[in-house]
Amino acid sequence: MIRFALALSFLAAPAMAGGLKVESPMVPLAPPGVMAHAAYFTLTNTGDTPRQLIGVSADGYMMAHIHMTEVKDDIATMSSVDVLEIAPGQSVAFERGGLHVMLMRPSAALEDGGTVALTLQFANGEAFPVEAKVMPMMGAKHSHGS
Ligand SMILES: [Cu+2]
Repeated sequence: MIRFALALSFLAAPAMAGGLKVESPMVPLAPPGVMAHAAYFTLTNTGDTPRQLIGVSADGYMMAHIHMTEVKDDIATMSSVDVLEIAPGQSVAFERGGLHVMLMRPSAALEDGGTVALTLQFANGEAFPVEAKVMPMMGAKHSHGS
């Protein structure tokens, strides 16, 4: 019983390294032909020094950027985020309608249950790998951003 519980908690453990934690990484399933996807997750600085996220790359995409969506008067606009500072203990949510990783020009269509390998790049030179799961997004009307 104890052994089972330990094994289970190991499997469910979020990715963690160097004072960083990523939870629930996902890419909403989009129909074939859509040339931009998004990735969402929660990034937490569990260390005791500020971290600066300065970029992201994704296997199978020509480009990946950190974007922020802002909605004003029902119009959504996206802007690039060059540096995202995360204070010790702070969690930053990448989510629909806000901060997100934008994935552009996929080399293949998304498959439900597949994964997208992301690498988060930090100002201190650290590269943090994230496996995002491809799954349908509940209640999504649009594939990205809005
Ligand atoms: Cu975007």
